[in-house]
Amino acid sequence: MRRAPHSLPEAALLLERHGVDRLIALRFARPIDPPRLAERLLRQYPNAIEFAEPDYLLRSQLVPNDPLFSFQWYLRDRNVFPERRADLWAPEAWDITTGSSDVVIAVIDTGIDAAHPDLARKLFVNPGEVPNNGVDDDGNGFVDDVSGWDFVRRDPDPDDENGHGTWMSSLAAAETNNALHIAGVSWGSRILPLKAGDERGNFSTSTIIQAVNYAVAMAARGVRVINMSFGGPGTSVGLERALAAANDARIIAIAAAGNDGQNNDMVPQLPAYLTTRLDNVVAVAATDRFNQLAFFSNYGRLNVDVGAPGVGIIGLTTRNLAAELGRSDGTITGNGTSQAAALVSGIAALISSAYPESAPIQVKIRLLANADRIPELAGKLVSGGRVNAFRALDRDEIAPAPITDLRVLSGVTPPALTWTATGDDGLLGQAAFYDIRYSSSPITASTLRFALRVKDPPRPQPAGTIETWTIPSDIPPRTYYFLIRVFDNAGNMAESNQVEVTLTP
Ligand SMILES: [Ca+2]
Ligand SMILES: [Ca+2]
Ligand SMILES: [Ca+2]
Ligand SMILES: [Ca+2]
Repeated sequence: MRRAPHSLPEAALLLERHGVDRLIALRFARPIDPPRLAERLLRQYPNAIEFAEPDYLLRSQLVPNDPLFSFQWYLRDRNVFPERRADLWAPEAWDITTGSSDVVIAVIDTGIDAAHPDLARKLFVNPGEVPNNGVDDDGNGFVDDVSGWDFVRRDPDPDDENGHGTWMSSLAAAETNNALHIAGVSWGSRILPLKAGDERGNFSTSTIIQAVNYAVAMAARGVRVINMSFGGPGTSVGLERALAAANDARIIAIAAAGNDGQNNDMVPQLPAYLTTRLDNVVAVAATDRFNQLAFFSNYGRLNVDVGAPGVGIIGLTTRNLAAELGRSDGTITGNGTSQAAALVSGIAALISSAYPESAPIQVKIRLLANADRIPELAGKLVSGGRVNAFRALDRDEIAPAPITDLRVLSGVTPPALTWTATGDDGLLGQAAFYDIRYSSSPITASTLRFALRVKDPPRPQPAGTIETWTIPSDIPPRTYYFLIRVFDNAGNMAESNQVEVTLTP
């Protein structure tokens, strides 16, 4: 048996004997192919180099044992260089949290195959309800609502006659690390299936509103996320009001942008357009394995927030449908902004698990501000990027410093505002978002929600930079009070002073 070295020189001798002291790390300014370069160096200098090898970048990564995980490129793509990754960085995120069982994801969809072996243990169970006794034990207006509700057939069994709801539920929160089928994004979170779509996958807004209201009533039981993987052209005040109530109940709602290949800034898409009106709605586009917008995905610089993988997405379907398709493993693969939204719902659940005090606006900002910016997505999405679950979980408790010098820039027409940019942390770094509000009377904490929101605010520049911003010409002339809220990438917020501006025709 060898004894441990007693002295520094002895240790140095050990290193020398093993040749560790002769190791040299090389760094390259440009991207290289490490294994090929190592091989070439060895061939070129056989007498000068004992061995050459890539300097592997390692980090702890929770990789689940689900057999189909290797096909889930959207969680972790192992077949590309790191800088080309188009997945949502799930294993890195799982090192921070795998999701809390206190967080419930309400999946408003076509229901769920509740006995599916990779989902059965993931269902929310209403602790206030005694099953099958014909009594509304918790007095919420629904008899025997133990694990969700069927708003189509008005019964306590949200059975999935289509397959879509089971698929979306599995992407957000399939049972994971159970050596079966797939991994879900938020392993720990539970699923509340709210059936609002029929066997053909048709949803009506009235049914959706009932499902949203149910989710709001269940906020006290842990509902923090609503998934809305459906859409169509239109607007709805009713659904806007239901989702505004969800915002007050601290629930974030993730909406699919739609699969028409269209610009949602031109044609409002329901419910995705509500992102421009509510702090808790996020509209999600679909991206592919190359970080490109999927050809079918809707987009919109103002109306669609962020991209997420939505092409070639393997998930679970009902056991009935799998049998029809001849897929004995119960899986299905396909494309859509539906899938992209469901994955983002899983990430929102991870954020709510790690930061339970987060308001919906903070969850939304985490999703948008930490997206990997992709040149091809710039100008097409609010964030200009694809969601990154790991970065979205950034621990940051330091808010930007308040803006104290907001004022009207003198001597310019059209009128403009100017202020000094604060930072990510106080006066350091770069903040993530400005939310510019205006109102005909001074804005207070209680009237902020009624203050109008500037549609297309500028992005913050590094701390200390003088910002100037021209007031948009489509704001009707009168006297206004302007206020800027500045957010960092974790949703920490500071306000500016208010400035009075009179706009003339
Ligand atoms: Ca009940
Ligand atoms: Ca009952
Ligand atoms: Ca599984
Ligand atoms: Ca900060």
